[in-house]
Amino acid sequence: MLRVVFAGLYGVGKTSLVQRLQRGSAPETEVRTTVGAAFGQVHVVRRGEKVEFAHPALNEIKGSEQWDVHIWDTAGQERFESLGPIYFREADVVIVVHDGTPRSQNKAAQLVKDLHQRANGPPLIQVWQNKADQTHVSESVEWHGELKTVHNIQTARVSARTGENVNAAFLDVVAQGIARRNPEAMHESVRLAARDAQNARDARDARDGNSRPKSRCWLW
Ligand SMILES: Nc1nc2c(ncn2[C@@H]2O[C@H](COP(=O)(O)OP(=O)(O)OP(=O)(O)O)[C@@H](O)[C@H]2O)c(=O)[nH]1
Ligand SMILES: [Mg+2]
Repeated sequence: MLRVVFAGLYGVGKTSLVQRLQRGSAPETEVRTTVGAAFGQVHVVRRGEKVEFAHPALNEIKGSEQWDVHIWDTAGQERFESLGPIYFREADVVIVVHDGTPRSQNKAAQLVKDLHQRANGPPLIQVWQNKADQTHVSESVEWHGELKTVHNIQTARVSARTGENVNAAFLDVVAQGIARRNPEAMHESVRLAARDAQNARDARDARDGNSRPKSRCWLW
């Protein structure tokens, strides 16, 4: 199980993003401001370095591994600010969201700073600018660049409304979160995936009567 927390100023679209991840579509009705925090869950399958949303057929592929991703969608309103640390404490990944406005970027910057001071070490942090559908030129190019070069924090521009980049950015950070949690298992699953691929090649060669020397390659 991997714990992912969404944080950021109220109104930047955290709940909309979580709903988009869970349902694959934009919320049908206007979302309400979150009170406290809301819990959601998605399932992903990891095979080698690759992480995808779980699909029954994928679970049957040897060498793949299913992960439950617990998502905490926290409230951005100031009156809930004191609750943040409770959710951050156990988080593997924190996705800090802003929507390009200076106020939301200031809040995001403060969160990044606070997360770096977490008692048990910083979680994996990603900064997303949401509402990419509304802004033609990103207001946060410069800041995002700085996050990357100075703090090694990855960033993304997403839109809960159109879905742009949401799944890709999420799966990317989840893959990193899983790898960070369990680097050995990562190695093991790469090895298993390579072995499966080799077995498939051997089976195909045997079936086709192909007698060429077998290549034993651990990477495919
Ligand atoms: N144009 C546009 N509007 C969005 C997008 N995502 C969310 N919104 C709108 O932004 C408003 C706030 O969205 P929420 O998802 O409630 O924001 P939140 O961050 O969860 O807010 P709190 O729960 O109060 O912290 C809503 O009116 C959404 O419809 C987006 O990608 N594009
Ligand atoms: Mg919300």
